[in-house]
Amino acid sequence: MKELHIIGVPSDLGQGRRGVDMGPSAIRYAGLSGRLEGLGYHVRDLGNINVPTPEMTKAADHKSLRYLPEVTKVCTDLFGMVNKVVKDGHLPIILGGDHSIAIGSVAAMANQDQTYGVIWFDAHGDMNTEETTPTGNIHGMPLAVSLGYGHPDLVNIGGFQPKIKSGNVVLVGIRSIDEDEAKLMKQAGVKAYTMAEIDKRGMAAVMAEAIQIATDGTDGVHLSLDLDALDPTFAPGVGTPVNGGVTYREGHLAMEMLAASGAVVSVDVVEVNPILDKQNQTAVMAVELLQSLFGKTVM
Ligand code: EXY
Ligand code: MN
Ligand code: MN
Ligand code: MN
Repeated sequence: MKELHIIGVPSDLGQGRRGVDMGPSAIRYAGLSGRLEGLGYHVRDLGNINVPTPEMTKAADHKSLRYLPEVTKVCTDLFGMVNKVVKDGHLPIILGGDHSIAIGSVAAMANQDQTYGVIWFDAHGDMNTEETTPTGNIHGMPLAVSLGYGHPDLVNIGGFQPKIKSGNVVLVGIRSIDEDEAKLMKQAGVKAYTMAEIDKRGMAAVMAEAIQIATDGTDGVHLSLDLDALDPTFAPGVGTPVNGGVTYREGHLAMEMLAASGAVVSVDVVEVNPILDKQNQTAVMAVELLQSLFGKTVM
């Protein structure tokens, strides 16, 4: 059993709603470490990455890449920290903070001798660029950046690009894609399972394929878990909720299948916003999903 190392990234710089910077605290408050130790793991909480406080004016510099310098700094620091955890043979659990932080964590996983696939659990494609973004929010761009599409400051974090190849990248839970973003997803050749496909075929069939794609010819899987993949009934505390999402049990089945695959080597847990939440319900959902991911079973 690998040691689980927790890294908090209290960043709200990739989007415009205050509160997601408190996501790491909310998830810790929901008892993450104790729940994972209860499964027999040795857990170390490494604390938080320092997130710069930008002058509000700076956001104006890059209307289509808000807070670019600060997001670049956070992701560069996260790259270094995750890289060390993995090189030391541990399993990093990265707590957001908005999804822009995955630029740093995916970069670190790509910086290993092994090759990893990516399962991107999300309502959104996160494949906008500065040319296509409708908001300028970098949390709508991390998957594009990881595939090598986007501003050089972000794409070149870690000193190399692209980080991942589209053949081992799968999105699950998709139900909100921008027009130009869809064009890039098609061009890049990433496989996206929409909620319609999950409705028709069931989560079991979709996840079996997703795991197959992400592990085909790779040494494991980086899971990027955006809590807004869940239906807002089960995860109301997120900054960009989209109705018609993954149910409580579908979410757990997906995690249980990943646990059974033994393929997950690192995980992001992002977009938990306690300000928008109801009695920390979304942070509790995140902790419960991680318990299923790390092998909690009822039998
Ligand atoms: N596609 C929209 C944008 O690019 O601004 C919304 C993105 C939401 C991203 C969240 C983290 O998944
Ligand atoms: Mn160690
Ligand atoms: Mn996302
Ligand atoms: Mn999302």
